[in-house]
Parts: sequence; structure tokens; C-alpha cells
Amino acid sequence: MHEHRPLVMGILNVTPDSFSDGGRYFQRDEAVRRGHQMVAEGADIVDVGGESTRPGAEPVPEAEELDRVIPVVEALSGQVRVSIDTTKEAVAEAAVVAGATLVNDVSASLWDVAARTGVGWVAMHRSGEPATMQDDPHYDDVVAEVSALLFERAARAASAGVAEVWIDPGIGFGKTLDHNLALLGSLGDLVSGGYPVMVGTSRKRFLATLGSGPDGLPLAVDGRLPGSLATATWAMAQGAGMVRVHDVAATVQAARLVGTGRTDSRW
Ligand code: HH2
Repeated sequence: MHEHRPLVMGILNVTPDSFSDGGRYFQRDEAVRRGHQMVAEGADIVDVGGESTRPGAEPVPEAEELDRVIPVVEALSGQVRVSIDTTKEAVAEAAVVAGATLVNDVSASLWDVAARTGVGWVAMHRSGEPATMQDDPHYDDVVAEVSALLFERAARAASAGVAEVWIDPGIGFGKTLDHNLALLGSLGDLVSGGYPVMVGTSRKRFLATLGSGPDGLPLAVDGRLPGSLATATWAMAQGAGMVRVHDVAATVQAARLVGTGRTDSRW
């Protein structure tokens, strides 16, 4: 019987400076090995990125980003669906030529590339640029503003001819703890827009303080699996069709639990 469950996207950062796995998969061989491992763990999609978007991260020149990601996309795309996590048009295009079939776009602006090349597109909401986005984020109504922007971009992409459009509230991208919690708490609003919703909470900073132990100290990145899993499970239970995670095996188990009994085929 075909399994109906939300999709799990495994994160593969080919970077020296990503907040969680920076440096671990910077060597090409290590990156490809990790990609294979995530496939074995049940990842539906592997998301290859060559530029960190963490708060304060420095931009990466295009040639450098291409050099990081393209060989890895080529090596994995025969075995699993690959998405390219980039905000650069040229990198997205080259990755599609190399075999990627989804553009994961944290700037929510590359729908033309997806339309032109016939691949899927993820529109993520962010406020500001990585260098300053966490300085003083402000919204009058975070849920309404994020939803409105995503629905508007998704509609533009659909009318440009993109057949597969995902929307993502961009947890941690120019958002305080309260903003993140409001967005997670009202995921139903996003889901009701009719576009499949993707959510990324994995190991993010807001879990450090929320999940701190009796000592009150923030949790280090490698202590955030419980919070990551809890929030991914919450998101899937609210109707998210895909979660973007570092810990693939554990999240696939959770996705199966959430998917039990589902017969719809939104994902
Ligand atoms: N989060 C990150 C990067 N890309 N894409 C989508 N669609 N949604 C997200 O929430 C999202 C994303 C940040 O996480 P990570 O890739 O682990 O870190 P870094 O940006 O430092 O490489």
C-alpha cells in the first residue's frame, strides 16, 4: 500500500559556516556520503545549499557557491529528488541542469527560474537580510503579513506556469520567539490558502531557550532534537506537507505516525 505521509526534506549544507552542521559536509565526498545516508534514512528530498542563511552570515560569491553545490547535486540527483537551496538565479539554473527538480528559495523571488526550467518552487518568507534580520524584527500582525506575502508570491508563480508551488513561513528569518510561535500556532491559516506548506524548525535558535533544562542554560545545537521533533510533528499534524530537517531518520518515524490513517494525496 502506498504510504501517505508528509514529506521529509533532509538538509545538506555544503558550507563552512552553517549554524548547525557548518564544516561537516564542506568536503565534497563528505557531502555526498551524508546525502546517501539521508536517502537510506528515508529522506524524500535532499536540499543542497552552499550559502549559510544564519543570522549574521556573510554572502558567498556566485562562482564559489556553484563550485560547492553543483558536483553534489550531480552526484545525488540520480538517486533521490534534489532541491537547491539558493537565492541566486544562476545557481538555481545550473542546479536544475545538474538534476535538481525543486528550487528552495528563501528570498521568495526566483519563481521565473522555476517557470522557465519547469521545476517546483518553495517560496519562503523572510524579513530583511541575514546580516541584520534578527536586529529588531517587527510586525503588526505576523501571521497575516507572512500569509499575505506568501499567497501573493505563490499566485504569481502559479500564473507564471509553475506547477508545484510550496509556501514556507520562514521560522527564524527576521522573527522573534513570539513571532515563531505565533506562526507555528496558526499554521492552519497558511494551510487554508490551498498551497502545500513546508516548515523548517530543525535545531533553530528559538528551541534553545524554549527547551532549556533546569539549569536555565540555552540548549546547544546538538541538544535540540527533542524540540525539533516536537515542532516538526506539530507542523505535520497541522497540515504541513513537508518538513525540512537535519535528523532524517527520527523525523521519518514521526511523519509515519502523523500519516497513519491518512488517505488524502496532497503529498
Ligand atoms: N532554513 C534554513 C535554510 N533554508 N529553507 C526553507 N524553505 N525553510 C527554512 O526554514 C530554511 C531554509 C536555515 O537552516 P540551515 O540550512 O540549517 O542553516 P544555514 O542557513 O546556516 O545553512
